[in-house]
Amino acid sequence: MAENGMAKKTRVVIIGAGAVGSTTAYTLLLRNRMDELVLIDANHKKAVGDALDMNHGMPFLGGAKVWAGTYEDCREADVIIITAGAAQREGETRVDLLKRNVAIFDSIVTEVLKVNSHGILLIASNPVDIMSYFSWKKSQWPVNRVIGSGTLLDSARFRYLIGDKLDIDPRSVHAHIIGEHGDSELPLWSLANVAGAEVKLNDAEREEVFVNTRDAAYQIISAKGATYYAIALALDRICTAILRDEGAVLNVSTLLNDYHGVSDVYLGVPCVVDRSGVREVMDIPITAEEKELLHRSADKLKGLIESIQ
Ligand code: 6V0
Repeated sequence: MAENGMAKKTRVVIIGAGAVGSTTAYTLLLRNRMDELVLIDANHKKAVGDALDMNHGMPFLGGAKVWAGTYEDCREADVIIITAGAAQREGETRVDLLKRNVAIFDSIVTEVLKVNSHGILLIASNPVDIMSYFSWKKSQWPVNRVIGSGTLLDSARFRYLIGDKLDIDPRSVHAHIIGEHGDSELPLWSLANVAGAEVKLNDAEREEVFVNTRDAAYQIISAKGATYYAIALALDRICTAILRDEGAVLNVSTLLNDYHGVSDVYLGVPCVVDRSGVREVMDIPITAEEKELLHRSADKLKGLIESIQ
């Protein structure tokens, strides 16, 4: 309840109104997820334009109030989604890009912390596992309240591609990608199923499905420069699990603590997500081979974290 006795309005703030941020805003609006939606961008004009454009759709939608705001608007935010980031410059290494994005996050998280100590940070900017780890360290918030989008998008791609091969609705395919959101991610074929039955694909088909999952972003970026529709739906899914206190199991990025022997790194794994954020990391059975790949993914990210420290 707010002080005036009215139910408190739910507010989502999106920092970074680029392709991912604005598509996420539009997705949240279409699905009527919150009362207030604020867009913040270093390019304030872009955020103003997006807010105007979305408000003009309200006669068709009703619902949320949208505006282009400032960090002060984070004060009342329940969920703060960060999709801001720098794009890679010609000749720039991934580590250089990483350093620039860490600098951007340093200033964003500092601004958020000045006004908000209760919300949930939902990170999408890449490399998402490292940005999430950095945001958690910087904020010193409880780990459950700093969440990365992790391998939720990758798992959706995986489920879609398996479903496509089997001619089964992807919502009926249960399958997980875990680890880094990136090149070292791994498929959990040992747990993949349709109605409890093993996925009937041979080794070559499995390899094809996984490679197309892992490399999906490269394919889309080479075709149209950026990916934003499916990640917007994934962010909407996480945001909704939080705002509606769902207890949904989603492959988000969280800090691992002796997870199959992996600690002190953010990686995508199945987590229970509710109003508290990541309520619990699911203890899932994985094979020795999958465990080995998970360790490799963790080692890669730890190396990158060391390179920027
Ligand atoms: P974009 O369209 O270039 O948008 C980035 C936005 O960030 C721009 O509008 C910038 O003005 C803004 N920005 C930059 N610096 C700041 C700052 N300091 N404060 C506020 N705003 C700032 O990029 P796009 O939207 O395509 O991608 C955003 C990020 O999402 C990138 O890091 C992508 O790699 C990442 N993605 C993550 C995915 C995932 O699964 N987690 C999926 C797709 C993209």
